[in-house]
Amino acid sequence: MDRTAQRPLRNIAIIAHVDHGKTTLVDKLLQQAGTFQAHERITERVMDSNDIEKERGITILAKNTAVDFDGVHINIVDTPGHADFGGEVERTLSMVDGVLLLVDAVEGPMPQTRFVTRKALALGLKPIVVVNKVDRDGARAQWVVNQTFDLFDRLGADESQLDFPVVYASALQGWASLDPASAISGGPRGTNMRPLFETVLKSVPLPVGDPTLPLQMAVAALDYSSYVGRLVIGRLRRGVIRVGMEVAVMEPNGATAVSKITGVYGFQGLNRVPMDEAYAGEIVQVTGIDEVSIGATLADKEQPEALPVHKIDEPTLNMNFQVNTSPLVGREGKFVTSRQVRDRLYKELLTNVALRVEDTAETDVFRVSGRGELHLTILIENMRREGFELAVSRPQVILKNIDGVVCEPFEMLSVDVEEANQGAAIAALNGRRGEMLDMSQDDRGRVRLDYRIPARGLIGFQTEFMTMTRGTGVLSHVFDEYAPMKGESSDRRAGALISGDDGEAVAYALWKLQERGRMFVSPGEPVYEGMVVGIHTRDNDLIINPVKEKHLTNVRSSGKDDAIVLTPPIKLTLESAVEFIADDELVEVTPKSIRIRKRYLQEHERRKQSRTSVAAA
Ligand SMILES: Nc1nc2c(ncn2[C@@H]2O[C@H](COP(=O)(O)OP(=O)(O)OP(=O)(O)O)[C@@H](O)[C@H]2O)c(=O)[nH]1
Ligand SMILES: [Mg+2]
Repeated sequence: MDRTAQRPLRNIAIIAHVDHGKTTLVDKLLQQAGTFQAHERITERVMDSNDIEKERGITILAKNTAVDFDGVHINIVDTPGHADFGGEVERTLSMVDGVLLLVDAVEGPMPQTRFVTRKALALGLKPIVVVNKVDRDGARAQWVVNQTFDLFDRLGADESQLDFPVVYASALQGWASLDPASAISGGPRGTNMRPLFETVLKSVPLPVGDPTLPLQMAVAALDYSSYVGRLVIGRLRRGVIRVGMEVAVMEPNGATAVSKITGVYGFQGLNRVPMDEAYAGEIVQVTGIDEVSIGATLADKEQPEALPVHKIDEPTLNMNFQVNTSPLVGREGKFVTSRQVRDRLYKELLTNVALRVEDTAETDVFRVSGRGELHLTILIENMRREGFELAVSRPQVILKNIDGVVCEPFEMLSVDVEEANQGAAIAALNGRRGEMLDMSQDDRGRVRLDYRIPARGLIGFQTEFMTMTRGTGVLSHVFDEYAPMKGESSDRRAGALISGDDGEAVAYALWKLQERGRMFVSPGEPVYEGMVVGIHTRDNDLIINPVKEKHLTNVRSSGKDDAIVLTPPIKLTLESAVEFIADDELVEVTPKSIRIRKRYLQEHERRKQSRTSVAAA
């Protein structure tokens, strides 16, 4: 008998393009299902619980929660919308039986909408389309529904998938409605989330799975709690899992071990609810298994059978992570050795499903591959917060040889700019070998351009685009496919201003050098020979001396001197530095500092190196 779960249950994921309102919607579902106690203070976007998520206002890791509505337990997984964390969405979808596909009522389907929809449809899921943010000025719900229908159709949706339910919502205001009129300004707005809950109960199938068969649970996520230790999260495909039971832990690489389950917990709001046992269909977290990777199967000890490993898209970009060899090494970080960096990177593989790490011929250099610049820089950011120092190289796309043809990753790109910036954006994207697919104008002076473009052409584009549009442009892209390589793209940048000396930057020297370009350093900051301290106004590199004191006078080096008015330096962030560097440069990352340096610190080494590479070419 294929019994369904032991209690009324639904498992859903919330998927969408970045910022279309997933986490905000979860807030309201939690609040309205009465998950919070009266005394609990609820923060905005409560599921974005880690520091970097809070600081940036984006979701990075998929996270589970659950609510009870009309006697039905609904497990909900909030997923990230940024394309670089698409691996998180992929691993999440294998856990659920239904998805809420949110689409912004103004923007409509965006590149990542396409990606998550494609993944959901391929798994046979039938999305519920939630047109969110209908409270926004310029909301055009009907257009959004039509666009979404076309998207489903192009992605090969079957009849039943094309017949998707539509819910109109304002996650921000906390209501949903089935009435299209509610999405029109001045129309009858909804009052709460009940229509959305009811649609979930009606349209999402009950989880199936036979609790009488031998246990199978795929590990879909790992978490850690200082109270109970390592938590293994997944959905039970078959069987029962109980406290005290011994299970086979079957790794994707074939290794198998036996562990004893010490705790079984269900999700309830932001809490863990202890259970004695859980049945097929449930999403649970268990303790007692310390060493395990995502994709492993927890199986019956006597009849261990592994679940197929859900294959996810390969990385498209890599960077070298290497030991920090700058003269300033070890001043700020606790972990600086090759072994420490290596161990940390390999540990990351347990949970970061879309990441790859390889050793290289050099013992101090590791090649780390991911799904985009942000995927890799968030890892670096986490490492520096943990006390690591390291140096990283310019990102490079991963090429593939397909049937004897060298192929490179292509991305689907949408940019949304003010009309005035349209020309500049088009020129830049042409230079980067983009191919325009579509262009549309709205009645508020903005233009949307859709491109297919080599991922290579997008490296370093974010900063250029932000400058070009003075921060008013919106840009998003997502991996599309590997295809034969295109020609060179133009991404020449200005030359570097390189320090020729070790010491502290001096106000007077910086002041004298101002006409040469923009600085990255302020007076008093340590600099070293070979460090890139600024951007040259021309395209060649130039060695300068930012530590030279002025002779004969009593100028203080504080920058407060009347005669010395310094232009404020450009503040380097990890992302801007990674985008900026050239192939012969590295970003030095420590818990407190981001610096750019030449790979070879001394000029004679750099000369020797460029001679060898010219000779080799
Ligand atoms: N006007 C309006 N704004 C909304 C609505 N829902 C969300 N927002 C806003 O949209 C922004 C993004 O919301 P999030 O909930 O973080 O979006 P998200 O989809 O979780 O974003 P990622 O997880 O990073 O992909 C926030 O500023 C929200 O306040 C809505 O219904 N109406
Ligand atoms: Mg979110």
